[in-house]
Amino acid sequence: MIVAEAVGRALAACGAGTVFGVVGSGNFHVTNALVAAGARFVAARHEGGAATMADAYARMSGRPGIVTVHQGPGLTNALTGITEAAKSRTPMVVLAGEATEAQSNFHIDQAALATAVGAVPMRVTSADEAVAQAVRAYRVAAGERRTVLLNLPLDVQSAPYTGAVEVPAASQASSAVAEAGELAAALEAAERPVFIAGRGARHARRELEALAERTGALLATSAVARGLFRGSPWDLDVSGGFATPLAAELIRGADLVVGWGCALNMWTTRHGSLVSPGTRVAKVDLEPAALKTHVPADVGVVGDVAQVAAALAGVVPAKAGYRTPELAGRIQAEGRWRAVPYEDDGDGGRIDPRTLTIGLDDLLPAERIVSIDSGNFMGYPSMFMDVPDENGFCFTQAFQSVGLGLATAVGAALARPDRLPVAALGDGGFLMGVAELETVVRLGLPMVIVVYDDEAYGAEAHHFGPHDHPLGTVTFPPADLAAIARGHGLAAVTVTRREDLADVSTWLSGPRDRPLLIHAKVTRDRGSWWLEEAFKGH
Ligand SMILES: Cc1ncc(C[n+]2csc(CCOP(=O)(O)OP(=O)(O)O)c2C)c(N)n1
Ligand SMILES: [Mg+2]
Repeated sequence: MIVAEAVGRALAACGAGTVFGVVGSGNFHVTNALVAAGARFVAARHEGGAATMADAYARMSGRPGIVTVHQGPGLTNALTGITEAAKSRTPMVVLAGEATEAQSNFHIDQAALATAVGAVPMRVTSADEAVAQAVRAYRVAAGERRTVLLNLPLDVQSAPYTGAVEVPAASQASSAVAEAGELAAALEAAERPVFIAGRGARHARRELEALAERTGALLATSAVARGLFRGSPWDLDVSGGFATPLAAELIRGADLVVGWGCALNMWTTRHGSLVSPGTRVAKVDLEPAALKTHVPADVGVVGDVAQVAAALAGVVPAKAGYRTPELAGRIQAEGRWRAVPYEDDGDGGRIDPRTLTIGLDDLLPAERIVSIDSGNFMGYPSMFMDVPDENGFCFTQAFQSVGLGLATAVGAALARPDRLPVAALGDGGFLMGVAELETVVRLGLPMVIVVYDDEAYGAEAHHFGPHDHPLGTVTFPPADLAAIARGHGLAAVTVTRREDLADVSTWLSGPRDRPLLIHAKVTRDRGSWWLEEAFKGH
């Protein structure tokens, strides 16, 4: 055995089960060792795709994401996806070959690269320490929710490994019960509490619902945690730019907003405007630093959301709080975007993206997992397409990169094979990530890919258009995206009117043995309203 194989075996023994990557000489042996030890290897067509697939897989499965890449360009290609994962605190291990000879074409300072994007650089330095170092990388990723780059120097990889591959049992992290007396008092005093759950609360629905029930709180989430409270009559859906008018009104009406594993950033609070003057703000977060960033907390608790919520439910007195029969009725009647009237601006040649999305929401099975790319279009699927729960929505937007949506959908699909995967993309993001179209077909994923095609980098066109700037750099001639999809072996339909969605029904009632691309030519006269809001932050 060589060191590379020992590392692969050790990681498999830690629990690495699904591995994404592009294989070259520098990660060939470690990847094969993972496969030999029982892991599933998913070949991406671009390392950027591999990193994002692993990130999405980790988010939707709750298991660490594993990526393997070649040294140098294999790693630089993966960097945008690694950055997204690092910013999102996705538990992920990136295994990269490393050319330590300065003369090598592949040589770069890989550790510095990881540090630059917020990932944790580690390295396997010798045969003696290889297994312990691999295990440590996995445990830092899983236990501390970090994205770890484990560099595998080529000379160390090929050294003989004679020891056993024994993985010591992980020590149980001791969980101190947080001091939450001040928050208990704030909840007791609140007449109209609203809970906003973020990424750090995605595991804590039960505890938060119980505490909200006791304190009379209404429930909302950040975009990343969308779906967490689905089914609750007090669910306001997303807080922030995607919030319904009713959700925005009720959050503004709160006298206490509690961010649970949620930093209350500019997106979640519309630049702070959803938190009214005089409203108390509390936050519960594992990271002390999060308590003071963005909208700062008046009351901060450092701790795990589920544990803090469970402890509080035992001590706060029961009250009706914000929950009245009248509000329950309003939430039921007005609590979803679909209930908000709008004027359809379709003209036969182009479909209104709201009409498109509502039509798809009606047609697609409820058991779905929706992944979203970045751009002007992104609010339509995030607002008008419902999801079954927090593992039905995958939002890789911490780095605000265009082009991650398709790979996100692949990773999400593999995490939840029981759900219909839906990728919602702009034309720009689709063409940027198009390398993974072949992966979707090769893996046999029954995916629905919706492309909101405005023949433009719409976000930019709507940003600069109103100021009379020339837009030639951000607009494009029509491209036959359906033909591109068919060329890859997908089924494809072009939609310019609501009636064209009948072709989607036909696909849904068929064998679904090929993925479907919906090339929707969408209206483009106006930018979306949440984008206007977002531009205030640029
Ligand atoms: C990697 C990357 N490049 C550029 C940008 C700047 N940018 C933000 S939105 C956008 C346009 C995306 O176009 P498209 O996918 O067609 O969506 P649309 O805005 O048209 O709905 C661009 C270029 C970015 N966020 N990320
Ligand atoms: Mg576009």
